[in-house]
Amino acid sequence: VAEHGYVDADMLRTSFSLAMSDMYKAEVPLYDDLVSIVQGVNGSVLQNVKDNIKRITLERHGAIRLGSPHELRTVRRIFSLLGMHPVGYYDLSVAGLPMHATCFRPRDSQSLSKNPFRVFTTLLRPELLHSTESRELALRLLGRRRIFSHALTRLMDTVDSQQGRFTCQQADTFIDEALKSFRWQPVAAATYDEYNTLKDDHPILADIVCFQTAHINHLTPRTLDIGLSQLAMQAHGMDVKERIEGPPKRQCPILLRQTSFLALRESVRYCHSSDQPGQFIEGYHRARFGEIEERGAALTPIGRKLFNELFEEAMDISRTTGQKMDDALNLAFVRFPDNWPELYQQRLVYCEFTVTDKALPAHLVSNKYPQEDLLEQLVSAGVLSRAPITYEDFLPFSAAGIFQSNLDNPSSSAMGHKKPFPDQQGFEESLGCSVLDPDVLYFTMQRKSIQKCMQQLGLGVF
Ligand code: OOG
Ligand code: NI
Repeated sequence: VAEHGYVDADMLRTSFSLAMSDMYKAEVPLYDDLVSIVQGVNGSVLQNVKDNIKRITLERHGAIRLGSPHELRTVRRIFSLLGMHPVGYYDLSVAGLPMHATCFRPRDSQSLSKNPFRVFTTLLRPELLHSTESRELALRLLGRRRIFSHALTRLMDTVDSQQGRFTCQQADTFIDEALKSFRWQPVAAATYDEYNTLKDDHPILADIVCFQTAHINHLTPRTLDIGLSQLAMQAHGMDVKERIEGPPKRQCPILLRQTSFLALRESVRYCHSSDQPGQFIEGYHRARFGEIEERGAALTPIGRKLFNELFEEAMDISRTTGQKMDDALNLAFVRFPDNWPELYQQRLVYCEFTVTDKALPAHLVSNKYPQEDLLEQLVSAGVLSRAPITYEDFLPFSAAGIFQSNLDNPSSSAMGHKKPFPDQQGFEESLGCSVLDPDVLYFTMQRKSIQKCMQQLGLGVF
């Protein structure tokens, strides 16, 4: 487990995600059913033997919603110790939500193959709130709460002084203390009136601001067949969302398809008023839900551009003809190639190469081919095999769809007339560093796999 007495970040991430999964199972029993359903389906999807089933069985993404730059920066410290780094910027204001986000996740193939645990992390943008009363109330409540224990921050300081490495005992304490920040706390950090003021403005605002922790909102297992899993969820009597978000069903899956069951009603005790701390009102809160996802190939900028065009075309078709979005998507996506050779040749998806056990034909040994041609020749000769790189990130459109489908009052907008706009720089200032560009990460994975193959084949440096 530990090298030179220290715990490796990939191991720690796995222990943390398993501990989080156990905690969430106890909090949301339906989650346990969901995981069993997905694992049943994955076990039966036998044609996918090439997938790394160990990785897929462990694979989860979580979602948390934070209120302040300080909370975001502390979460960044926690995740960095687990080998998870901020990747990508997501503007949710386009969907009427006063929030923006990043995804904390491992960044290279090796760590991803061990455990790709990722957490979609949103931050409130108080400046986008339409109501001055809500904004001031939110900032007051956020300024007062402490979602991280002293033991946790002390331990992180110690670990920093050990170059970010943990002893086994420190690792156990870290997991316990860090989990406390994400546990569901049934006693609110706001009065019932305060909660209702914010909730009337927008339910998400109350969810972000009124609790003592950054409770994990959902923990999503990865399915190899989302259609089958959705049927199984319905058969199990779960209140499943009608549509699957994302691209339509295809032979060659791309990006991400997701669906969820509707949010639970959870009991909460609210303080009666700030000057009578001992008195409570029993109420409830509805925010947490179950979600599943099917992941496909990561798209290159060319592929993403085509995807966005077709997605918009589908929305236009659906708007103008009144057709169902799923039918409109099927119509529009006829123009997105659906076989791997074409997807590779048109550079629509990223891929990783590996050397097979087939011998290198003599005519390919000389260096007379330009780089790209040589790769194609090596693949045709069966010397290299090529597989799509899995998409490790999120889709803001789907996120917005999932957010909206889980709100009590989806039509309200806390932003009023405020115009949506992205503010990556503001987000990075809150975070205390810049976010990584997902395209650079995928491109690097592809390039490294090529370099490794060329080295193995003795074909020089690419
Ligand atoms: C996050 C929504 C985004 C996803 O899978 O797209 C997300 C949230 O509800 O806080 O998790
Ligand atoms: Ni999610």
